[in-house]
Amino acid sequence: MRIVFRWYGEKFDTVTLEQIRQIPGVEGVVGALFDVPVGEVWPFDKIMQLKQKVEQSGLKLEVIESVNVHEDIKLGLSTRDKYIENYSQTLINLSKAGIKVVVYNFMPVFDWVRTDLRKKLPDGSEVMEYDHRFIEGRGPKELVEEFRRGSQGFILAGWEWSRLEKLSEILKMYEDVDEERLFQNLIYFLKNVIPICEKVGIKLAIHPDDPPWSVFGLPRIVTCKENIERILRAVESPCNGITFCIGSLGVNRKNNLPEMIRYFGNMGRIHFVHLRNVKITGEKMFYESAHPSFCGSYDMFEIVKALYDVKFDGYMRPDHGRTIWNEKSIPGYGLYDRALGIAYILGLWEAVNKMVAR
Ligand code: DNO
Repeated sequence: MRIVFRWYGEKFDTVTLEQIRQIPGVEGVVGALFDVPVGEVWPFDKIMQLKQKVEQSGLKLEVIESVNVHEDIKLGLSTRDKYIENYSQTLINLSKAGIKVVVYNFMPVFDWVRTDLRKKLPDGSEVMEYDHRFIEGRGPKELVEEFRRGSQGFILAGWEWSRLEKLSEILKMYEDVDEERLFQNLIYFLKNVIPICEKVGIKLAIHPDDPPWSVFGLPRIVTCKENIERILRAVESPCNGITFCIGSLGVNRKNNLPEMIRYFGNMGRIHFVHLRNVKITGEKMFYESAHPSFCGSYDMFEIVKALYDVKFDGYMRPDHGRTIWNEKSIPGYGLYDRALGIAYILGLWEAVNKMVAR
């Protein structure tokens, strides 16, 4: 397992590369070009600037999260081919810069969804929460407002305000896109880009839908074992893989995380892992807790053990952390709690490793 840490770049992140480098076990960062609009080609020189910056601090840049997919591709519009061409060129440029894994998602309109970005727990820490009653009781516009307010001016991955200004228009376009149509549009995209990935040596890793159910009636398809398997089987290639995000998949209790890790891990299709714990507080209700098992609803030992058993040697990053110790940071992406998460995961890994060797 190779540990990496998400970094939003000098312009947007409050955490520095020097700080990241001092977390035990971290060998690199996961980055992106946040100022290239979705759908445009990522210029090679800009990628190289980011890479060189990261390397100067002694860290590596081998994983990109994310190259977002233009809405026209998800909608299956006739303009999609132009955007697929741009996407392919971005992949070629990334490969020239030595990038090995590229994350993307296929969620219509919204990326990850929470209904409170700064919920205060009794101990004073702030966490991100999801409560489906908000979705049922309010509209998409209110959700965007909630994100804007909760962001406190920080960047939020996948939440591009300029794109979301045309919210009603985009939502209208999805009216006749159901799950099957969305799935077919994903396969069309994969059939075009996977051959490029094979040629240039990049592994694509689709991120599950977060949360793994429909919001505001929009279709969501990367939600469970059966659907993921269907996506992987539709384009059989080692380059067509997944980001196994336990925080996303596990909030549906029907998803057996250790079993899914064993299944997709043995297929060699898990290219990236996101580890975080969540506390499930009711039906379609949860908040993102600290990483240790006793803080949330997951058995983190069993999850790490499954990764160990499938000899997972891909990339892993701690996922959203709480905001603690008065840190001012991007919601979910402060330094302290994610660093605590890494120390904990390393402890679990060492324990499993030594017990197996006994
Ligand atoms: C939020 C992240 C997501 C994730 C994308 C992957 O913090 O988990 O934005 O990176 O959905 O494409």
